[in-house]
Amino acid sequence: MSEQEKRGLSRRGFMGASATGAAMLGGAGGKLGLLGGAAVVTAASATAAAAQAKDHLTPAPGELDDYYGFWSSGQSGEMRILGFPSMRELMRVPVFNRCSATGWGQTNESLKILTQDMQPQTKEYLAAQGKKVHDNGDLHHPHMSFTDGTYDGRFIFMNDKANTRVARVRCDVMKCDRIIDIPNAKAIHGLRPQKFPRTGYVFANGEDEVPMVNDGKILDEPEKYVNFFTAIDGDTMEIAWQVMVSGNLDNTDCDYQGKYAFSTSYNSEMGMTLPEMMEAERDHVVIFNLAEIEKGIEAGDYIELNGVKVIDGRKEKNKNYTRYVPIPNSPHGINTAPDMKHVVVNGKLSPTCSVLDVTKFDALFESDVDPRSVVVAEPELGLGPLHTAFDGKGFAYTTLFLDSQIVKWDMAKAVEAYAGADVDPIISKVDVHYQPGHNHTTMGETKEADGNWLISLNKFSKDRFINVGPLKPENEQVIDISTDDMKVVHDGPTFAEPHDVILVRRDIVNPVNVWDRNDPMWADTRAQAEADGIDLDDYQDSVIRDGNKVRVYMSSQAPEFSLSQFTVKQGDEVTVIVTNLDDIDDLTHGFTLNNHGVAMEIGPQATSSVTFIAAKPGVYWYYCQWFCHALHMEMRGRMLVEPKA
Ligand code: RUQ
Ligand code: CUA
Repeated sequence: MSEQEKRGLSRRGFMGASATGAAMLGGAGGKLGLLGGAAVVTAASATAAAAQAKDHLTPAPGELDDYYGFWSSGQSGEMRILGFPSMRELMRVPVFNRCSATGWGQTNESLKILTQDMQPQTKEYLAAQGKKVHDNGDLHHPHMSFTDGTYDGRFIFMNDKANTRVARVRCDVMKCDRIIDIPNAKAIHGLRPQKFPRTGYVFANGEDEVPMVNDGKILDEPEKYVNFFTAIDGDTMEIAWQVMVSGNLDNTDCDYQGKYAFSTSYNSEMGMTLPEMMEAERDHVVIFNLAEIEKGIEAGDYIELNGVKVIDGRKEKNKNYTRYVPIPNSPHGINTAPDMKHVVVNGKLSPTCSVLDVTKFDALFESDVDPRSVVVAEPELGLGPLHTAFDGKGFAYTTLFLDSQIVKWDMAKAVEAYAGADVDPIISKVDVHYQPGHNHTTMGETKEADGNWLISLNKFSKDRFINVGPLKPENEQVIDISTDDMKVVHDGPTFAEPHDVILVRRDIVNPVNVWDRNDPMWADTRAQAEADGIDLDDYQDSVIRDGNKVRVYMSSQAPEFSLSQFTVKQGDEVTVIVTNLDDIDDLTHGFTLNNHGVAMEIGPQATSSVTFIAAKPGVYWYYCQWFCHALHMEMRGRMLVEPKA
């Protein structure tokens, strides 16, 4: 029998032998069977709930939502802004993707953000593909910066699992201003900002382990594989330090005291195949002691890897940087409760959630106590617990992926039950459609959790919407949690694949309406304009030749570009710089050049620029692609490309 066959057999044996194994099969191969059942049971209750939806959700025309929802978009690579609870999509903010409307990934300003913090290896790799930037990203977890345990409206940080990056969006203009490429780690997954005293650090998990020296010579020597936990300075977006750990890292969170961060590991075995990854009955949570790590860095107890200070926090090193708490097989989400004390670790393959008490962490680092001593509850909630949200009233809401439900449970009762009391922590369960991943409550990951609403981000919509072909939308359901029975009041279809969302009270977020002319976004362009003797703040209509480089400066004021024509030569490298001198709210112009693949957004008082090669002689029209005026169609001009002499 081949090695592969042996593994196949032992895998089947393992699956059949345990309940969680069977559940796992339901999640992979047997999904549709489970889904079919759920549909019949819940159709009636869903119709009743839909009837209530209107009074709950739809603000009267002209009325505003109470919350901002900042949505990830998974493999679409952008961040989305929705009004909540209406679920009206308000904006898409390009981050790791290429955006046809705004020119993100094409304008010089966005290319700078996409490339300035790129690792040299990434640049080399992309150059070999004839590219400057990646066109894709997998954005899972958007989280806002904190001050003193609650959102402060400065930034939203987010990960890219696909290309191992972390990005930041400025909340004043709702544009991405930094993207950093994380060395050493592979596939940044879990990400959370420090809650106290402020952000501070942004913690980012590397999900995929690789050989320490990853030079293409090592594949099957698991002992040489490592994984990295990264702390980024949220103000400078520089990497503060990394910790090398045993096992992989999935999701992460931190305490409200500013002392610890913690991550789940679903592969403590460092297995490379499914059976290997599921071998041990327990995986772990790694707890990171921030003060000890900072001391270690200070004392020089690190190695430098690709320019980053790396602390060795692997299990067998037994240093005071980390502790490993055994948790039932394959934990996934990890969520700190607004009581500022409890942390819920979601079991995934285990039907349990493990509740850790952060006030017991100090003892864990001070003496040789059993790491499991920090576990104060482990309620059995249902099949496939993935993520937990909180209402600030002592209740937790956990998504059950395999049961297609959300379970509401009482944390205090779970603690009592674990200590031996005969109490049932489960309050109620509600069916969702179908198979929820993340959920989130209004302000739920802050100390100001208000318990008004819950949203369930379901991976499948199945038959909830009219059919759009083999690829179906996902389904996000809004749940009223003002009463114990949890009413589903809204279905919201969505495209690939919002994993996570945060729901932020609207008074916390205060974006501007018009850009500041001195915004750093176009600082390089401004410097170039000054060198060219051009005042970017005034009317401009200049064409500047600099060898075979041509810089075309024009301003826009509805419904005209200052230049209705300009001339370049075949083969010139042309940079078009457009400044929008309109300073009225909501008056965005665009610049699209026919048949050149060129388009960009220019917001009120903004400057944007784009560079391309004028490769083909002829007349080419450019036009404003943002409907700005009754004469918007007339807002156009011509570029003449003269043939090479
Ligand atoms: S984590 S559900 Cu990135 Cu759960 Cu997606
Ligand atoms: Cu300017 Cu349309």
